Amino acid sequence: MQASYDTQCPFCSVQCKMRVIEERHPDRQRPTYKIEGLPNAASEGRLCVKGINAYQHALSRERLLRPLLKSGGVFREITWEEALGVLADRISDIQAEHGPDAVGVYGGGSLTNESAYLLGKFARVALKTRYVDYNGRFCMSAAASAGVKTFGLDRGLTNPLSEVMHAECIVLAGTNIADCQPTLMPYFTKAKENGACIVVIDPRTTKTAEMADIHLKVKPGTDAALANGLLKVVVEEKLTNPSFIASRTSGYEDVQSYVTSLELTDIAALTGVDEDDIRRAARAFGRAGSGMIFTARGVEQHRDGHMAVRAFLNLILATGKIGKPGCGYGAVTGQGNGQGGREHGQKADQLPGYRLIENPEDRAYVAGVWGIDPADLPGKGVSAYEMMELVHKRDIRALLVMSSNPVVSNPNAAFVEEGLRSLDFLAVADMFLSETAMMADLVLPATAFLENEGTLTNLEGRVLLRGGDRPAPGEARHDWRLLSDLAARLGKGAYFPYTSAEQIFEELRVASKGGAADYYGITYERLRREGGVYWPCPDPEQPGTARLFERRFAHPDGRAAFAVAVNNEPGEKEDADYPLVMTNGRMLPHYLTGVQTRRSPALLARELENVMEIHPRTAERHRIGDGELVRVASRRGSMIVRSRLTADIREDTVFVPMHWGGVQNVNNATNPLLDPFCKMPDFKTSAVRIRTLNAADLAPLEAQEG
Ligand SMILES: Nc1nc2c(c(=O)[nH]1)N[C@H]1C(S)=C(S)[C@@H](COP(=O)(O)OP(=O)(O)OC[C@H]3O[C@@H](n4cnc5c(=O)[nH]c(N)nc54)[C@H](O)[C@@H]3O)O[C@H]1N2
Ligand SMILES: Nc1nc2c(c(=O)[nH]1)N[C@H]1C(S)=C(S)[C@@H](COP(=O)(O)OP(=O)(O)OC[C@H]3O[C@@H](n4cnc5c(=O)[nH]c(N)nc54)[C@H](O)[C@@H]3O)O[C@H]1N2
Ligand code: SF4
Ligand SMILES: [Mo]
Repeated sequence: MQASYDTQCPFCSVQCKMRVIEERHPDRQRPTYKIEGLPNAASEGRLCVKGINAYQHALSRERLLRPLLKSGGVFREITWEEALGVLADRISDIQAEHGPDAVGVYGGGSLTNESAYLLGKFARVALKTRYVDYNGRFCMSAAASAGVKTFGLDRGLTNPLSEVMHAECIVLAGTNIADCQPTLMPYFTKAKENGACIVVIDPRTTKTAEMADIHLKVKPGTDAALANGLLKVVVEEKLTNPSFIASRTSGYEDVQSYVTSLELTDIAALTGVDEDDIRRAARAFGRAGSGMIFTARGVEQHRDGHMAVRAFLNLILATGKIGKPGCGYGAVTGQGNGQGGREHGQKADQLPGYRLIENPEDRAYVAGVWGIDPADLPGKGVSAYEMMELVHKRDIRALLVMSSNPVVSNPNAAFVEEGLRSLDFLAVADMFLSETAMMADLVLPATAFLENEGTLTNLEGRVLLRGGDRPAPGEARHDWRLLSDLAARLGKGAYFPYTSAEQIFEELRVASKGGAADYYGITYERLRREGGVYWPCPDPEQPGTARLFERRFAHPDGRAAFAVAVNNEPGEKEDADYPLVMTNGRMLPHYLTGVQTRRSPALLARELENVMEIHPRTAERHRIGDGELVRVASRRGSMIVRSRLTADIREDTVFVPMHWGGVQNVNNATNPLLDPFCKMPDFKTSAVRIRTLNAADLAPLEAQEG
């Protein structure tokens, strides 16, 4: 017996389409599975190792099947009736005693557009709390806010992926596409075959950097200075585009005088990149007839992530490389719905369609769609990590976490854990008992990609409809349905009457209409027929907008805005006590905090435990061999990882992936210093010291395991 399900990979922002074919055999206990990539415009039918094995976690025996309530420290299964009753009662009690803002909601970029939209509506309409935010703060906030300030609009890629191969020069800054969006690699290799010059900016020689013609092995946390150095050379060698600058931008003079006042030798010393290499890269980009710049978390997860991105955008504007074929900017979006998840209102300051909650017209419009009085909409709340600070202060007393594992993914994890423990009530909707779910009072079983139909918006701004026909296991329930059911228990059922994801999308279309991220012209029927539609798409008769900014930018004056990005030191510098810089990021087989990929045997087998990449000469200085257990400590905390010696990394830097919790969690040590513009934490520069573990260190761990 065979069943086949057309769906999309649950992991990264490419959103590769796939078919999962399930075959039941009369003579075998368990079905077998075959995975096929399905043709689509982004991945062109390709899948990476994570996509191919994604069915494994979705079908894992560890899936949560029924709600779990903790009493006396032990979970027991309860019915949904009971679970919704407990949750509604606790919310009502806590709000009656401490006010509506005592309850917070924390979402994620894996949620479908429908669920993300509903989470925002649920917070504002059912709970009337100002405290809603999501994990995208740690992901897209620096690039998104830089796009808004520079162009007047934030959409991951300003032009379609298909144009990448026609770019003559491509700068990949702090983005490791080979491991993080593997199915996009052919676009870049084709560009290279077509003669493009590829510049990679990364402290490590990643698989992405292996393809580079010029690799700038930057010291973590100094990208703004490096981008300024590139622009300085472009300006001084007259490689700018004066007519573009004059007709389409504002603010160039200040930037020009700032970068010309800088000395390239100072920049080389700060960034650890050779002056000649800076010159070569600047000339390659400046002289190319077309070119694109991509940034990702390597540039963005710093205390100056917003300004570091703007420094790269200055380079695009000064050379006029945007709004035409093979030219543009790409903020390489991370999560499956990292793009749509930031458009429809799960951010503290935002309403659907990129409307703003503090703008009276925007409030009036969305309140009209929701059938409420604008005066009843709360004001803006605070960012994700700041919510954790309020939890710590006990201003927020109860929290509903949906599709995130904050105790592992927030910086300064011990502080966050302490806060979550002090909550009066923690509810977590997840497919698994994640590290955060383990701490909860109530756990609600969610559905997985195979079971959950809905739309997601990929890194290009292309809206896609994901199929989800496989029946959910046990009593797992869609996130949107949980929110609707809970709203009904809170007496707000009239505002949440949905029986399908499509009904929610129909409302989202109207709520986003006229906003910057306008989905009004997109319908499920169209998505089925066309495979995907780019936003903005204000009209069902319009094709959607593939290339942005061809004639004007989205600011009222139609111009893009330059901004001076000063040369910054890293957020935390090495010293005698903490002599190395630790940065962090991803490995190919695992996804984020690893809750899903560690439950996929084929993926777990590829990387079983957390590691620290270290240069052999640095390891020798610290008397550390290959494959040893090492404690990596910052001023905030420490983790235990296995050393991996590699000459691919800078000598002053170590790299630790983010896919493990508990004693292996890199975020025990990271820095919660926030970027003032976007509240992105300074994840990627912590001063650390390292030492091998001794018997005394290991004893308590062994006792724990025993
Ligand atoms: N396999 C896999 N793929 C993923 C994910 C995953 O967890 N696993 N997560 C998805 C998500 S949500 C996201 S946000 C994206 C992230 O995608 P990326 O941002 O590409 O991933 P990272 O590994 O965090 O960082 C990219 C690179 O930045 C480098 N780097 C570190 N510090 C600096 C610095 O100061 N400056 C510069 N220029 N580079 C630096 C690192 O060495 C690393 O190679 O990936 C998505 N895809
Ligand atoms: N040190 C360091 N820390 C980082 C980063 C870094 O580079 N370095 N990167 C940051 C970035 S870019 C990101 S995006 C964050 C991500 O960090 P998290 O938000 O913690 O992301 P996940 O690990 O994907 O957690 C998602 C959880 O939701 C569950 N889940 C998945 N799909 C669904 C669904 O549809 N519904 C429900 N209810 N649950 C679901 C999963 O099982 C999992 O437990 O981490 C950030 N933290
Ligand atoms: S992880 Fe990303 S690149 Fe790999 S199959 Fe999934 S969506 Fe595609
Ligand atoms: Mo992310």
